[in-house]
Amino acid sequence: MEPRGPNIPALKELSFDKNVDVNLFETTIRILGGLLSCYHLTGDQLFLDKAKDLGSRMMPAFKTPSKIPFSDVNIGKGTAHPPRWTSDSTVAEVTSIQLEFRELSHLTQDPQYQVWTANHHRNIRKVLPGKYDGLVPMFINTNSGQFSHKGVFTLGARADSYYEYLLKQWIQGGKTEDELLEDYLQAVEGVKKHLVRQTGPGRLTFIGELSQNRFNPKMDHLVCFLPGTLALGAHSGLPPDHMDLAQQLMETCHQMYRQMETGLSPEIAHFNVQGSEALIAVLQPADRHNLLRPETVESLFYMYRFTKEAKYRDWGWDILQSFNAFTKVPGGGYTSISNVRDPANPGPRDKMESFFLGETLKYLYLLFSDDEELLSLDKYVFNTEAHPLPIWPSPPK
Ligand code: DMJ
Repeated sequence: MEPRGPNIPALKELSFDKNVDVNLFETTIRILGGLLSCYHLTGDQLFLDKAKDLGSRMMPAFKTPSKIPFSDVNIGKGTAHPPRWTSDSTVAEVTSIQLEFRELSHLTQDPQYQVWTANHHRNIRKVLPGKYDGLVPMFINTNSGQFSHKGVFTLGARADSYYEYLLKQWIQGGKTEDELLEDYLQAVEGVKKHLVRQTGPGRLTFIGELSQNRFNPKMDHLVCFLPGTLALGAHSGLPPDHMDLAQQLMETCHQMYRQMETGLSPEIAHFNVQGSEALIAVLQPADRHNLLRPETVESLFYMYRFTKEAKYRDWGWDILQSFNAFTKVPGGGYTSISNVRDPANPGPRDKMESFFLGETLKYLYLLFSDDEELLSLDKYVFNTEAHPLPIWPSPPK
């Protein structure tokens, strides 16, 4: 693509010099990741300059006693703080910003952005109390650097992308950082040992949660990133049984859509482990919404790229049809809905999350594209907001 030069008016006007608190994780994966991706796809220096400006403004978040970053940072004032109600940060948030900051250092040759990431990872590694066969709790304290709320393990909200970024950093770095690989492999074994179960009647494989050693057959839609991540690992030379699990989980995520009256997955599914009724047994009213999330179509994209099995495209097509039928807004755009079980009244919420455009539609587009080289998975690694970043060349041996 031809570099366009710094003549895009909106970007000239884009200023981060604002007295505003932003969430470190969301701003990193959505905005910093997006700017870095735009820089690579266009070659336009302006995007890198903006990325550098934003990255520098977020650095105060890392000035904590433990170096575990605060969740919120004021990008105008240069101050940072945890959420009002706690001094904890969310594990997924503090461990899913490395792809972006490492890339920023790589591009600018300024180590300050990534210096903390290696230490940070080492800190997370050595926080053994609370880690369980590679699985991590959902919270970490910014003062002590220790996990808090121990004994609760999920691959869903607040932990999901910790696992995703172990693998993706290893891939980004040219598969040279053994600690990352070890932690990822250990985590997959922990998942298999403690969280994988099957439903009674249909033998669907799903990932549940563990709370103080009690298993809960509950799976967030967020967990549907896992088939894609496992498949990416298998494609990158990791054990083939990762792909077997990916295929089984992909079927389950598909069923989470197919078994609902609207053809759209609920935010949270509860699985029937023993009975002979429906596979997805109970849907609590509070779990029945759909936020137009990307994880299932993201995994379908990976599965199709690696296997070329037409069924993955068909499943993605069905999901798109359901989005069109139940979430499309006549005046333009799409909306989250409140009840995936009621096609007559799905309860439009008049709200479209930015990840619908950034991720869901992008992954659907890539799923249906026949161009293998379009953002090749051997050249790019996607951050957790679907922004592609280049895989670095391996250093000579
Ligand atoms: C996105 O912001 C990212 O994919 C994140 O990792 C999880 N939540 C949303 C999409 O569901």
